[in-house]
Amino acid sequence: MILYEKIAAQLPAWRERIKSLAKDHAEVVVDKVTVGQIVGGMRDIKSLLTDVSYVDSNEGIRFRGLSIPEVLKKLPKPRGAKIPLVGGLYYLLMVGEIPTMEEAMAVEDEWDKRAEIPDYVYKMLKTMPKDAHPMILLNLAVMSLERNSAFARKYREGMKKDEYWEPALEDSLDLTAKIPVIAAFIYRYKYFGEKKKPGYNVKLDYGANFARMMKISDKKGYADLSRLYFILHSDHESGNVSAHSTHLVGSSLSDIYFAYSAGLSGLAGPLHGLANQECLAWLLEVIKRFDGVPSRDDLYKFAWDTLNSGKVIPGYGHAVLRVPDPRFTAQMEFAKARFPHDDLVRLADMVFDVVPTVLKEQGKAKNPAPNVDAISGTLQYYYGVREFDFYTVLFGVGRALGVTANYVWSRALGMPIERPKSVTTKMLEEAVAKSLQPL
Ligand code: CMX
Repeated sequence: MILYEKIAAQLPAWRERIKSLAKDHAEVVVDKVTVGQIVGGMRDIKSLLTDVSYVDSNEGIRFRGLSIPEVLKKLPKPRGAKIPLVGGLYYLLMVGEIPTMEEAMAVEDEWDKRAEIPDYVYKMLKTMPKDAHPMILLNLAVMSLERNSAFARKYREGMKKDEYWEPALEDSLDLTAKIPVIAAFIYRYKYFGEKKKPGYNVKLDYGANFARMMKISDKKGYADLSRLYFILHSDHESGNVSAHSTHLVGSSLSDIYFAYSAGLSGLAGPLHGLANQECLAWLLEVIKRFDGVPSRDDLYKFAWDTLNSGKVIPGYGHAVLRVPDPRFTAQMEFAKARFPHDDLVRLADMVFDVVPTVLKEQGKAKNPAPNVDAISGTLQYYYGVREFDFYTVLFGVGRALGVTANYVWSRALGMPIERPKSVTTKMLEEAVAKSLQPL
């Protein structure tokens, strides 16, 4: 398999670099930690290592050094399509190089071989109560697949540390192949009562297959959107909740099924993945209140009402970014190129004009600009995916790509178990008192 070969070829050099850092330069200071950071969610402390992606606060995400516009331009695309193959993105995340069409297709072919879901998974999902959140269904399906983990089996049998990454990659390919099939089943079963297995077609790519399995009528547009959505949501360096929880759990040598399940649980939180459904709900509330797209002034007042009622404006602000999220920009461009007259798109565009001003006037948010969630629900809504609580599942499908690439490399580079140190409140107060003493 091409990913094995490509990663194996790079490993000796990478291992040498990590070894040299750990052995010869371990004492070099990279960052300092302040009291504010300790009581403030460890914001900005440079303490995680990844080469898969990097978020520059003034520029946004780069996947293996490539910006979003570069990724969308340079990765191979299916014939006649505008958005690249997800297989090519996975190759880029795993290998760190832009794939040829053949290399991207090799990943897609690998997914085709692994997309079959065992019957018991479907059966188990069908036993769940109707009101179970789709993220719970996704998480249960992932956990139920854990019994097939090659990593767990090989670990039990006894495997050398140098070999950990191989079954980790095997599991990651299995998991990423199966996730969209499970997600599509959950969608059709939960909201339409369909009990049949999704109709996976090996002739279609990852995104087109997803569009087919979801049974979206405008499959062509939705295939493009699916590819775009999964690519944009794949990775956002290592500190966000889903990536970090996956990494943390994986560091104990839990296999990727356990680790990704932890990531999904984090993604289900309203300040993380759930924000996209909240954002769309907010936009629809505006439309309902004003019986259509409001005037700029009405929107300005509505945004202030939201803040004054103690709520956040979903889709705006970011822990790291200080500019509009390029993932927002890419999706807005997609919408404007295809359905610029859609009410929600027009509204989302007006919100982009008004809300940053409101947040600046309020003066609390460090970044008044839109994040990825300010538009992603709007696009799904346009294509008829209007079940809001499903949106986080879509995020989860995309996020699987990034967290598995990180998991494989963490095992390949022998990353140790994570174990940061705690302090008590008293210790912090003592540190503060000491710093206030005259010299
Ligand atoms: N609306 C209102 N207030 C906001 C705000 C927003 N969109 N964004 C930040 N603020 C407030 C914070 O609540 C915080 O207030 P307090 O001091 O009263 O607690 C203050 O501004 C400072 O926050 P910050 O340092 O700018 O932002 P954080 O790093 O603490 O939080 C985030 C980042 C995304 C959770 C926050 O901006 C937010 O809640 N946004 C709305 C929800 C959202 O869109 N989440 C999606 C995140 C995208 C992702 O998961 O990738």
